[in-house]
Amino acid sequence: ATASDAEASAEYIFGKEEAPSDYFGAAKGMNIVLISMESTQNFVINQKVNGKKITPFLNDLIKDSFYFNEIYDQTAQGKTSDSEFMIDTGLYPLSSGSAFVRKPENTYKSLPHILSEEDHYYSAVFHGNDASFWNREMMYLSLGYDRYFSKADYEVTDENSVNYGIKDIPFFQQSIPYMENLPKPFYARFITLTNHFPFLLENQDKFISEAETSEMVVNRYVTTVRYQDEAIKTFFQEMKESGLYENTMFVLYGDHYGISKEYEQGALELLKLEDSAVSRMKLKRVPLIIHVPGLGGATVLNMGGEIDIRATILHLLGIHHAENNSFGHNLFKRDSNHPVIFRDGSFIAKEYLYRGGSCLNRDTGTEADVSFCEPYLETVRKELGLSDDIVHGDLLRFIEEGKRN
Ligand code: GP9
Ligand code: MN
Repeated sequence: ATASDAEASAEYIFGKEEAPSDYFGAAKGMNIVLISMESTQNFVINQKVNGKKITPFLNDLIKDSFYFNEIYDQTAQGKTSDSEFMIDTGLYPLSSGSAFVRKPENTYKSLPHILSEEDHYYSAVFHGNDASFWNREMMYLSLGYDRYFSKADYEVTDENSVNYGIKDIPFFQQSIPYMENLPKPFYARFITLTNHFPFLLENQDKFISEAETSEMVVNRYVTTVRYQDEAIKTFFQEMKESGLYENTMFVLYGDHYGISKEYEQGALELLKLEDSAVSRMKLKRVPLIIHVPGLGGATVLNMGGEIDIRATILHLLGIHHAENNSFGHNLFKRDSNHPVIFRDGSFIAKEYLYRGGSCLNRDTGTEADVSFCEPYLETVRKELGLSDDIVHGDLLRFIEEGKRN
């Protein structure tokens, strides 16, 4: 990979026109709080189990938020770290391993860099597990974070932890004083942990009873999602009490699936869906909720993926993303003819979905001739190839260093 490869990539990803919308700049200058909702799939939203809501708080929140209900999980082996990678860099994850682990020394043009240049934002991450998990300690330096709060910054005891570490309610509670002291405006990401496989929870933390499908994993999952919902509710209350709420834009997203393929049958049972390629593709959706106090809300039906979150945030902040090196599109205007690309080369677009070598009608699942999928597959190969060139060749160093010289 060379400087001219860098120019070719740059032309493709810089060349996009910024689609105008009414929301451009609607959150200009606000603090930004991202909540990475561990293993949260979109099917839990507005879904009941035994007559009880799984996400009562989120269900209310989406009424005055932008709720994007067709956003797909595009992560690969890097799981949570892949979602962070896409949101901060607008690049695709690697096909094997995690870019956080394999490519921490690259030059990136990340969200913290852009926000600091454009509007002097301070950037921080809050995470209750070890600092070194997913090599975050190293990678966050490359991504331009000013501060990383991790396990050592929290009071973690046997009583306040479960499974992967400190439970989400004490995690948010203990984070608030740190957040209050951050320089403003800030960009802060909170990585929740409780809703992580195998979805363990003590009885005292169960706000609903388990589901009754044939898969125990799914049955437990609804209880940990419900706990997470309660934690986010307490977090919003604390934000209001601290006076930070009014001037903050909140971006909540599911980082990736929680129910892996082998347990999906249980999710299909819960949702009373037939087992088909179309249903399985639906399970790949993760919720994306953007709450800007005072702005009202709407359900946005445009399809997209996690890679589009960054462009959408920049749009709301009034920052022109076309100049900012990304494969993402502003979700308020995203063209559904542009495929949502998965790391294994499959995709979903307006009329077709492609998986396991088959081209299918995206709504009915009937098989279509592969020639219908071919134009999209060309885009798929192009984007994944360019993104890989950038990450493997560390190509952004040419562009960023060129600017500095
Ligand atoms: C731990 C959390 C979990 O830090 O990010 O990682 P995952 O297994 O979901 O990638
Ligand atoms: Mn995760």
